[in-house]
Amino acid sequence: MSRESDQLIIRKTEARDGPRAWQLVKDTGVLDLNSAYAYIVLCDYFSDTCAIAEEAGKAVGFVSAFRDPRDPSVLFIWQVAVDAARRGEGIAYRMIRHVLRRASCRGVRTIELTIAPTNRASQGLFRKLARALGCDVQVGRGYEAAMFPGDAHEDEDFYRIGPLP
Ligand code: 9YT
Repeated sequence: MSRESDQLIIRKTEARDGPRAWQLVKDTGVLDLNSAYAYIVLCDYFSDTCAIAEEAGKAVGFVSAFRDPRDPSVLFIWQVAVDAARRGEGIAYRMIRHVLRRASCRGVRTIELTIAPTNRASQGLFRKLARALGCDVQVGRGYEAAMFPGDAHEDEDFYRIGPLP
């Protein structure tokens, strides 16, 4: 847990954070909203690699991530959501750095994620992170729009950031 001067607390998630994570993702209006159950399971079983930011008991940010079971040197960052009123304060960046500093991320050498081409905020965030870590960013084709049911989903570009120091 890290307590910042403005009383923003960033910590590992717990199962009870699931519904608040669900609400934060829903409120972004741009991320893919999964079931409340999915967030409860993520916050519980993947707490070592997920983070929640809260202030005065209110959740203002959520990051979900997990180590790739096929290659644990890879941390896949699934979703990053920050309360609209709190954007631009670096909360997303701080949550990710918090996750990376944990003992549970020892041995992580590469970060992978996908971002929709229109999600400029997330692209900026990960480019800033790569610069701060002194890492390269490779961008390639991720999950194509055609993979998603219906025609309501954009392509997801694939980002690889590494090697981490
Ligand atoms: C890093 C991030 O937030 N990616 C989003 C992936 C996907 N569009 C989703 O789950 O919302």
